[in-house]
Amino acid sequence: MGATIQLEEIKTDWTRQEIEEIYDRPVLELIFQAATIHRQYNNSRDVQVCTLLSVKTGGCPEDCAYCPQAARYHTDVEVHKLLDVETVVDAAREAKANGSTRFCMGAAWRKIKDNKDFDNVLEMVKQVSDLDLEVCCTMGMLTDNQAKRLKEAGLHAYNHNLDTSEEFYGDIITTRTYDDRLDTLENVRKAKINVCSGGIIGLGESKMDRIGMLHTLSTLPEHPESVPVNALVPVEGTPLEDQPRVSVWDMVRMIATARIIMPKTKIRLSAGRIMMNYEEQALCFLGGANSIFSGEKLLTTPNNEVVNDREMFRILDLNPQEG
Ligand code: SAM
Ligand code: DTB
Ligand code: SF4
Repeated sequence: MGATIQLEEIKTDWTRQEIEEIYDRPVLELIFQAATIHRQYNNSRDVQVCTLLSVKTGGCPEDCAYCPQAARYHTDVEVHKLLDVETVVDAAREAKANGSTRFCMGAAWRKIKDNKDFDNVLEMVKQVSDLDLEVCCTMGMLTDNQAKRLKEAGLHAYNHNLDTSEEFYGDIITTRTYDDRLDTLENVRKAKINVCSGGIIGLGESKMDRIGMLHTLSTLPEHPESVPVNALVPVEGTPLEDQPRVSVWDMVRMIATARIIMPKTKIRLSAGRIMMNYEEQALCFLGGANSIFSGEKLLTTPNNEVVNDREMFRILDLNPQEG
């Protein structure tokens, strides 16, 4: 009889202590364990390539201390009202031609409102999903009815980040609460839309804040299907403009810990990749990251060159993952 690997059940009752113990392991042991678990649950050579498009840029009423799109900070971001449907669908077609299997549309809104803009967003979702792309939106808070309408239009996933721990949240954002965030995630889940929720490191948080965020994510009734791990991209004009660069080792620890506690989730090496060379990114893939954002821009900040990403995939023998 051939040996079968016994997969452990997906666990949603992690304690903070258990997560801290994992996060604190000697870094090479941590990477090795995450790499092992990754191989039990996923094809470790598959990396999903996603494209982001800011469909409505800047002028946001919220005060997220990291964000170049908050109206109250003076940044170089060019404010733009909602793009028209055709422009967005053309961009999605191009993203697909360049190898992306997921297209994420971002809007600098506090919440979705039931107006003409939302009707247009529903049409964008419908037409982009007709291209056979996974469609994701990140547009702030939403109600259960809005989630239902997005689902009917073909939305695959909704991104809504917790960003950090509940305890540190108020130091970063004062215009909404952690519970508001969790309510939206629940509305997304109820509508049977996949949940994408992660956070940012490098905001000035402590190690326990990072663990607290991973704890909240991994003890939701169901793990998010997708967890983006962002390193702060400090933007001039925001309160966090002078934050020091996040250590790659911290990024790897976050990714590897997320991989171990949420083994089936897509862990996305997201913002901050522009500051990393191939070797550093390779450590993140080894530690279980299995998705990147591709394209010259994230939402408003620069991202890695597409030709470099292609070269990196070739060198590391990674396969852009089919839809
Ligand atoms: N307004 C919506 C919201 O806040 O949910 C959607 C767009 S918002 C720009 C999406 C996410 O981008 C934020 O939750 C945050 O995690 C991330 N983000 C924004 N600015 C960033 C920065 N400077 N560095 C890293 N991540 C950033
Ligand atoms: C996420 O967690 N990271 C992506 C996506 N979700 C929207 C983008 C982060 C945006 C970084 C700052 C910018 O480009 O404006
Ligand atoms: Fe607005 Fe989202 Fe930026 Fe916060 S992160 S200021 S909600 S666009």
